Amino acid sequence: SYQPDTHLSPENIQNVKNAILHKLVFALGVEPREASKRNWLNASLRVVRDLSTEAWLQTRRSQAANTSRRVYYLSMEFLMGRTFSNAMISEGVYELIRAALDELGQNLEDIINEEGDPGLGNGGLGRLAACYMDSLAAMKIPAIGYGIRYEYGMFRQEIKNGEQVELPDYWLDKEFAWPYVRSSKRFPVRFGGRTWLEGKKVHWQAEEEIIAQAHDQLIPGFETTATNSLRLWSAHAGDKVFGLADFNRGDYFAAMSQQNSSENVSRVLYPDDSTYNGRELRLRQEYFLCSASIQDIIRRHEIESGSCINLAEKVAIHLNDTHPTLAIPELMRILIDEKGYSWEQAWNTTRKTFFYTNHTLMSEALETWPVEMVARILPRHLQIIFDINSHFLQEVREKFPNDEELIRRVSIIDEQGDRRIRMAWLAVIASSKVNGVAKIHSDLMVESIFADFAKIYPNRFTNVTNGVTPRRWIQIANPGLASILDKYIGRKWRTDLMELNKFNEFVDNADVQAEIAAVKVENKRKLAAYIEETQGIKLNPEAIFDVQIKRIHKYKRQQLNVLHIIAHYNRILKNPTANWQPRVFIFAGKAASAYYAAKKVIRLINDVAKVINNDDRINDLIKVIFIPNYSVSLAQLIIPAADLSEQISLAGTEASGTSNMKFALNGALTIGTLDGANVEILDRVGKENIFIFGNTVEQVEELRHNGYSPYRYYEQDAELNEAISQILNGKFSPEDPYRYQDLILNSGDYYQACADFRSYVDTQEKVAEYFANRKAWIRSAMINIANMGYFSSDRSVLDYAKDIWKIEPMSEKQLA
Ligand code: 26Q
Repeated sequence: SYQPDTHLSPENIQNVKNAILHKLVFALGVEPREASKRNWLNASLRVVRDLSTEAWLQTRRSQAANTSRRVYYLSMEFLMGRTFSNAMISEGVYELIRAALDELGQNLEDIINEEGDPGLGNGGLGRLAACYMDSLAAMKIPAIGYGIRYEYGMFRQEIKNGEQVELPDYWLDKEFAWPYVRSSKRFPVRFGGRTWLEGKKVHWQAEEEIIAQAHDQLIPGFETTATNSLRLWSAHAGDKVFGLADFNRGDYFAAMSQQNSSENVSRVLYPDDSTYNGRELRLRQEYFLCSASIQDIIRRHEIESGSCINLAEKVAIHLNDTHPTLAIPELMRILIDEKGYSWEQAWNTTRKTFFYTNHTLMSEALETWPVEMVARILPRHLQIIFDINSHFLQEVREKFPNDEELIRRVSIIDEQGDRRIRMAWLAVIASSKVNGVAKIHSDLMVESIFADFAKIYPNRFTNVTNGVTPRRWIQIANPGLASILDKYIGRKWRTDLMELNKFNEFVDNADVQAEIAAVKVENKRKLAAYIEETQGIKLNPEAIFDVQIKRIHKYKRQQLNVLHIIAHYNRILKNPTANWQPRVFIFAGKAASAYYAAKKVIRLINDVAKVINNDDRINDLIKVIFIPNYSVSLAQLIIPAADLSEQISLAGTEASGTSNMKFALNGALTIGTLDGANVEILDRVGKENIFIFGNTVEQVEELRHNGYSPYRYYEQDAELNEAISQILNGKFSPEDPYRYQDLILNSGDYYQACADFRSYVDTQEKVAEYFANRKAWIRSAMINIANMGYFSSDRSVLDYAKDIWKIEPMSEKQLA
């Protein structure tokens, strides 16, 4: 037995050493002298997991006894990042493990970097789910996350000849000692077949059945007993798919290959972010998650409450976007077909149980499924969706008589062309609350896509601004900053980020300014070392580190960033002896594998990098870096090293953004549009401490309304003209001069990069001037840090608990 970090006594360290050695030998079967770094990692992870497991069992006992309501967070994506550091800080044993490993001849940092980084998500939405899991536990809110344990996560990205190449990410090849496989938690999930009526009861004879197997990860709350779980499902063939007919014919191999196809359901994450991809396997994945999770939720509720009747009082089910919306008809189906509820009873329960978060307004990202496909794969669910729709339309007809246009617009079934189910409509109709993820996004949501529904259900729509966890995004990612904060404002910020306000007192203190500046440079050196090691490019740590890291998408406008880089390059060439501020432009991010234009932008960045980085005339004043295979762990390295955070989406397109919060929290200044959470960051840091540029949502709409054309800007702005001409004329792709013919102008510039170019470039010039005044810059960085408390995901989940789910956090006393 051992005590947390505060007790770094020799006995304590010795006990931890013994525990690690015991795991190494008896859990892994490895002798210390032959142990690899990965073995040391897994042995240490097991030791920390034991601590979390005790707390977990304790939490389960007290929740079963005390819980008023639990939230179930359903998400097709959880981008958890590495577990080891997080687990150690939660259990308060970071320094103890460091000391023990040290005595065992192992360096903690090396061991931490041995861990894989499961890419079970695309980007913002998946990482948000992970921050929320961390915060729910820290805030003692009873919660279980449900997702899919994809065998292959987000593809691994390599850059070959400047182009993105996708490689499979078989993350399970590296043993991962954190999860528990729960062999007893297995649920059948059925597909296809037919339905018929017997009296009043509907029967569904499915054609195929597969098994969902639970894998649990403990989610330790920071310095509390409260420990939640994340349950991920993997798909397996049950004996029922062993096609009896095949066996009888003795066709063993045909039967086995069918087994293989059942397991396809959890094979791979769809790598599309923000563009909807309506493939049948994706629909099966979504149903697989929903069916297994709803069965498990009902099973647990029946154990804890004896029956199903008070389900809505005890259960809140949260839908992370529409991806898990089939949970709605699945709950209806089980209540009606299996528990014998009437339609009204089932609907009342369902309506009180569900909550839905919208993450995008862009129409190409809204999920719709062909009625024909759902009929084939989920015939019973299709009937239930039709029934929900007809009850709903009845209600609308009563409220708004004689408005068939309205009926057509709000119907769950889009009748234009092939009939399609609008999943967002279903989610809105069946949920108690629907929220957007930043103020501006939630406002636009009720003015645009859900305007009709806001009229029908005025109280249903609300906002919860996203947040990020300060444990991972300050304490783990930026230990230098964490210790400065500890020194000046105490250590409470970890679970009450509004404490950062106290740092405002120090923004004019020259000593503290110097400490903050020193930590920033140290973080920049660390990133520079990584880049030198992986790409052989040396960076100047005194340069402005100007960073845009996120999925590559036209609406995020990486092209606009590139246009500025080229314009800046041209300026230096025209006036090489002026007093230029050295800059490093850093990019990272993946493009969906079928997204042609986004992949081309990656190539453009790399082509531009090649020309500029090798141009001796600019004397290292500019470097352009593309860091391949962006991930949570790379974000943890890059963000603390940034001076400037690029948040340059077209106003009205980025629902919130969350890296914008991470950057500002780590003392980067933002250059950004009035979009997503940038607007709220501006409110808090003040306009002197952020660089806002570009058109507003209203101006964007007006331009669209008047028939936007990029040519006007191209013709009138000499610098823009030069930059675009150079791209189009092959300056950056001399071996293939037409490579970028179809980019920018010829594609119509839907996201209005040309319209914002002038204001962006002028604002970038202000950035450079301001950076030259290093004291003022650091002071602004400190004001950013001090005023970012609001953007803690602890605040977000407490908002959800109070205003949406109606759940009281547990007390330490209840947990004891
Ligand atoms: C849908 C259907 C089929 C295949 C894939 C998808 C799919 C997958 C992922 C659609 C969208 C996503 C991801 C969306 C996403 O990450 N949205 C981001 O969510 C963040 C958290 O709220 C916001 O901060 C970002 O602004 C938003 O872009």
